[in-house]
Amino acid sequence: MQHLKHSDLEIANLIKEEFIRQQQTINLIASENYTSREVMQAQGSELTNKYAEGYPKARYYGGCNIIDKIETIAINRAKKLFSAEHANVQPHSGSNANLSIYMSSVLPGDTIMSMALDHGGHLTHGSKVNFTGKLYNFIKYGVDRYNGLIDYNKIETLANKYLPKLIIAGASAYTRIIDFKRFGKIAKNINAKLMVDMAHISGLVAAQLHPSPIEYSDYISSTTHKTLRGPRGGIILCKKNYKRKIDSNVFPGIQGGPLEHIIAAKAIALKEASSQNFKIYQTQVIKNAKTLASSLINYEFNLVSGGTDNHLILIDLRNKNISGKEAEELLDHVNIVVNKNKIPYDNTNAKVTSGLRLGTPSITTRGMKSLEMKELAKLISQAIYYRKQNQKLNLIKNKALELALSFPLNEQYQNSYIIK
Ligand code: DSN
Repeated sequence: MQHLKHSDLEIANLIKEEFIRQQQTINLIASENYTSREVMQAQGSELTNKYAEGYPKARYYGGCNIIDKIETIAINRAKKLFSAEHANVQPHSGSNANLSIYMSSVLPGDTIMSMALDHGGHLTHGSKVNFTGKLYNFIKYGVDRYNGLIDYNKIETLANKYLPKLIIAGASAYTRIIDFKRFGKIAKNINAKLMVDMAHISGLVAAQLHPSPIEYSDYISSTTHKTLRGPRGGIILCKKNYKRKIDSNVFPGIQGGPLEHIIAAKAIALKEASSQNFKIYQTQVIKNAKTLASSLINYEFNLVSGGTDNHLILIDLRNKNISGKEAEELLDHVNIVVNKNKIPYDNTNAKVTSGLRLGTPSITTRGMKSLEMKELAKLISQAIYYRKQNQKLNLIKNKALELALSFPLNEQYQNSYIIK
């Protein structure tokens, strides 16, 4: 990234430091990615100066003629990429996208069914510490204790018993293909609406490497910055008949002025995601995750569900006698960035956890392939094994640094996965 002259050196230097941190570390956080230069440039453009409350051709401010064209392009690209009848590209985040869907489909106090957070769900799917858990009555489903897979029969039984008005499919730590068709059937049987939060897998869906939920769901939410590799933000896709409700619940329901610089960046990312290069990229994301998973298994790591079908891996650390918190800090120390994560039926709390969540979107954008996945599994295993030996840890840190620097971020802007 080019670093411009700043008068605010305090912040400018911190931005530079963050760039260096990203350059020197191996990022295995499953929900992060590196955007293209074009996506970043749109976010730092003059579009940030404009108020545009409302929607194209129906704004509350003058001077929106160009903004209208940009937002219309973003909407059309989202519709085309995901074969959706309607798209709203204004949600500032996945959380806002989800709230807008709840406000469009249920009333406070109504029953919603979703995946439990410690089984792979998400805060905004009804966690007690989140507004969703306070506003709605959530019934939770989870994964099987022994195979780590979503138990669809149990979901059906729960749905028939509690008759939720809305069922949510989608997760932030689930490693297998989600059967949206089955979810659609369960919802239809009880006259419930189906919402799919595909934030983690939207890039895989765009590349047609994970079945699309579009045919079976009433509403879809996604962030745009995970596997989709766009700017930080959210989108909603829905059937035409929900358009009015969804649009009015995003604005003026929960948001004010849309972030048009981010919407322009979303449009660019959506175009990138429709390319053949993006499909090649996502194919490698999954291949890398599978290679990393099997290599970790070779080092006697236990993986929830035994492996992966997508971009992420959930390690059950209990046989390694280390908590998620300790492992996260240890790996951070050797330039490998991960996040601690609860595993299904975890006895520890969210600040400690018994697991680690790893993902391959970022390292694949940097150009890493099978060889590097095997090396990474070795480094992770060695770091945990030698966690009390500083000299060994220094050697591991140097190897991780060397690996990171041999796949520099600058080149990522020119590599074959990014459209020019
Ligand atoms: N915090 C995101 C993740 O890491 O999965 C979800 O919002």
